[in-house]
Amino acid sequence: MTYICLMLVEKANQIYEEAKAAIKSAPDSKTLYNVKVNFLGKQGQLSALMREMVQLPKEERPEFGKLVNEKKQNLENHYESREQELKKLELQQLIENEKLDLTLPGPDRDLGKIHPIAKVIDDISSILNFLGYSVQTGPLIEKDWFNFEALNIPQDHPARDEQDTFYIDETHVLRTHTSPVQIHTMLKQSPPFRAIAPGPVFRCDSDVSHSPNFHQIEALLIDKNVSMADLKGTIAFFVREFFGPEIKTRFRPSFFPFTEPSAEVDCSCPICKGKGCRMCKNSGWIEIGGSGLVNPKVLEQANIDPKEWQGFAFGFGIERMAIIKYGVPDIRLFSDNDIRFLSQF
Ligand code: 2NM
Repeated sequence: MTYICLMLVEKANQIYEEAKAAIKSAPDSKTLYNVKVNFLGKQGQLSALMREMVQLPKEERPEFGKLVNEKKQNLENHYESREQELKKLELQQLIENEKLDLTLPGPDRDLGKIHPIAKVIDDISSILNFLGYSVQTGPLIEKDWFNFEALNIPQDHPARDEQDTFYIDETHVLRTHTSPVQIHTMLKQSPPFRAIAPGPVFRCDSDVSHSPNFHQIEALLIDKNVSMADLKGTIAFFVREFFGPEIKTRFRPSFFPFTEPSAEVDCSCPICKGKGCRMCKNSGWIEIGGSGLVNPKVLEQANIDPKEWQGFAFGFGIERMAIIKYGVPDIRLFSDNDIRFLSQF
């Protein structure tokens, strides 16, 4: 064997051992592929060695070519088995890393809550639904006939004053109470019936206890032989249901254009149970709304014959009910939308 042939065989062995070690220790398929390119590729070390064969005498070339091809085949076998090994390993790792634990709790969510005003409307509505009252709604912008005239509030009545009423134009206002809904109801339904009208109302007025928009709920019952006793029994039942069984009701004579007779409604203070506190200004009693027997003039305006039918009506301010029930110090808290306040209800 020529010296140059011995040198090339020595080099072939060296490359072979180096490649075998690199294949064996490749930590992942990407590194393994690079090893393959480096040793077995067209530009790789074994191909370069093959090209060096031109230096050999012709008779030594077949033997040397055979030797290099055998080593190449051998390395390819090593490569394939290492490739299988790594693929298996990498799949296992992938499965391990992407494993989902379906028993883990889901991400925390901030749950919304019912606004205290909506809650009080819901609570009052469900008590009165139980007594047979259906919920009615109406437009927030009313013809002034529905807001005033039909309710026996004459042109020169102080409630009509520009200071209290938001005028849209000459004949339309933002409703100042929910009573116009009751006029719509009387014109739509035929007696006997019971209806409640909850919703927003608007007055040009703003301080600690007054907001330019607030909420009311009114109840109206039209039937035969309706008396103040029916009104009082209904309100007393309602107050016990809403504030608690120990809370008492009392009536004080009053005046409203749309009812005759009229009465202001007080209840014993739910905060101090009648002993006297800041909420009830030490009187033990607290005003919650107005009431009365529907004025025959109002029934006539709504095409109901007052000789055949009578009715009673009462109304509460929702914010006021919430303030009394929950001891809220400032009406503006209901519309500030501070989550620390709202989440307490
Ligand atoms: C109140 C107090 C007293 C009332 C009267 C009517 C109607 F339309 F029937 F005449 N609806 N609501 C009424 C009566 C409302 O709220 C303080």
